[in-house]
Formats: sequence, C-alpha cells, structure tokens
Amino acid sequence: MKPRVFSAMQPTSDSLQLGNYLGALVQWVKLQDTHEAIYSVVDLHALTVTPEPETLRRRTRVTAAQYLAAGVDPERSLVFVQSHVPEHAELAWLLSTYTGMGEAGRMTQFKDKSAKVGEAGTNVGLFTYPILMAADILLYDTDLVPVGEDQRQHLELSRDLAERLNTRLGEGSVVVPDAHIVKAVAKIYDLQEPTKKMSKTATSPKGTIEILQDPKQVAKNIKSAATDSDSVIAFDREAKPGISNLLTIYSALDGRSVEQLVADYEGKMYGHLKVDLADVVVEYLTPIRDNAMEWIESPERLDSVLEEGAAKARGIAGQTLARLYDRVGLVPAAGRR
Ligand code: AQP
Repeated sequence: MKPRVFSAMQPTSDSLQLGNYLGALVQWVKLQDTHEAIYSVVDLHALTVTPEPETLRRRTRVTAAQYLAAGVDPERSLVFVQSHVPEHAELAWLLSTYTGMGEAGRMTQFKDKSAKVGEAGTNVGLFTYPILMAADILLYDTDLVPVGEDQRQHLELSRDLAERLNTRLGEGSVVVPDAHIVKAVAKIYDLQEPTKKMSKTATSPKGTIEILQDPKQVAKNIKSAATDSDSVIAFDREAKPGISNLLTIYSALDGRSVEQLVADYEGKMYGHLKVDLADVVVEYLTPIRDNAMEWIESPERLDSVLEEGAAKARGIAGQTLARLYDRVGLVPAAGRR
C-alpha cells in the first residue's frame, strides 16, 4: 500500500494565489505519483471569516477547479468538499476535548487573523480552526501533509494530538502525520510588502499574483513589485527581501537555480528582471487559467468529480471515526455497528 497524503485549501477568494500554488499545489501534483492522495476544499474552515452564502458556494467550486487545472488528477486522487463529509466536524469535536486551552491559545495564525478582523469579527471557530484542521488530517490516517511554512505550527498541533490519542486510547488509534514543506518555496512573499507572506485575502491586491487573474494585471503587479533602492540583483532575504522573492518565484517557475539567475542577470537592472519574470509567470499561468475556466464552465462535470471524491472519502473517514468513537467509549449507533 502506498503512503497517504492529505492536504486542503480554504475557498476564501475567487482565485488562489501563487504562494498557494508553489507552496502547496505543485507538491500535491507531484505526490500523486508516489502516494495515495486526498485533497479537499475546506469550506467549513472558510465559514470562520463569515462569507456571503453565494460567494462561498462560488469560491468552493472555483477552488476545486483550480486544483484540477493545476494537475490534480481525479482518476488518481480524491478531490472533495469538506462539508460533504460530516465526519470532519464530528472528529473536530472529539479532538477539541483533547486540546488544552493553553495550547490552542498559542497558535500564531489565530493571533494574526484575529488582529486583522478585530475583536468584534473574531469568532470561536477561528480559534478552534487548527482543531478542525487536525481532524481533516487524522481522519484519513495521513502520513504526509504538503503545506507552506505558515501551516507548520498547525501541523505540529495535529501531530501532538495524534500522539496524545495514541497514548490515551491505545496505539494504532491514529497515524501521526509528517509535514512536507519544501524549503525553497515554503513562503512566497507579498510583492508590495515582501516581509509578509503572499495571501489570498491580502489587503492590497497589487501585492498578490492570482492564478485566475487577467495576465495584464499579473504583469503589472510584477513590474510594480517593491524592490530596494540599490540596483544589484542578488539573493539576500534579510537585506533585499523584494528582489529575493522575485528570484524565488522566477527559479520555481523557470527551473534555473537562484544562483544561475543571479549570474545571468549580472550587470542588469531590476526592471529587466521584472519584465522577463512577468513573461515567465504569464506564460506559466495561462494554460492553468484556461483549464480552470473549462472546469468552471462545466459545473456538472466538476460536481460529479466532487461527489465521487466525497463518497470515497466518507468510506475512509467513517471507519476512522467509528474506531475512535469506540475507543473513547461511545455506544455505537445502529448505522455504525
Ligand atoms: N505565501 C505562501 N507561500 C507558500 N505557501 C503558502 N500557502 C499559503 N500562502 C502561502 C499555503 O497554501 C495553502 C493554503 O492554505 P489555506 O487556504 O488554508 O490558507 P492560508 O494558509 O491562510 O493561505 P492564504 O492564501 O493566506 O489564505 P487566507 O488569505 O484565506 O488566509 C497552505 O498549504 C498554505 O501553507
């Protein structure tokens, strides 16, 4: 049996951004060759930012379409919507009874996100988000979770919970998952504020490269990326975060190493690199965007992939949940005996 990989993204925007793509989605596609792959659109997580109902519905499908367009193959991988598998919410409740208030309170993403929306916009779901994420992962006896750097701490919590369940409920209760974080692309930065990570919900749209964005806007954003006043093209994350971020993106898409790019651009201006990079990014994203549009314009085809994925996912998730319900001492319900 192949080891299992699980990962997911929230449908919080009309398009994924390049950080989601390089940090996670590229690895998802590669791992299909060596792993049994399960990928979800985690719409229950997106409820924590209280989206409009129609917006959430649209974004859920658009997010799935981008997975498929980027190369997730429904013949080889399960692709499904989180809310179609109710076991996620059920296991999250169980896990919440195994999570200390103190350890949940240490999650830095909660601190960042709650600071962004203020006290009035912060709900309990945002606080318990990492517990639902742990449920997403542990339900599938996941061996490996490909994510970007921002999810490392949440992954650690999932591992801690898995170990705790195995200690308290007996070995073999759940699989302890490992994070799969590819260092070179683990954190793609905002083009305007290159010390902050690129985000789907960034405050300035100019700082983001969206997968489904109009190519002219993509090129414009890259050409107006913030760089330092010095004009030497070199990689130095601390002293030259802007140009270093552009070199990281360039290298990831073009295949040349950062060192090679630095050598190739010796004596050239930042503007030169930005123009070339804009061409590289546009050329790279165009087929993905076109392919995503085809999926978006065939909602029945898309929904049938998601339906099939959910049915198979429920088969796995149901077994894990039944095992855990039994081990914690719940009386089995008729359908679960
Ligand atoms: N800038 C990034 N560089 C590398 N990887 C990144 N990821 C996100 N941003 C970068 C990875 O993409 C996946 C998306 O996870 P998510 O949708 O659950 O949300 P997130 O991590 O909070 O990503 P965003 O884009 O910043 O979304 P919003 O704006 O909704 O919060 C994860 O694997 C993440 O590590």
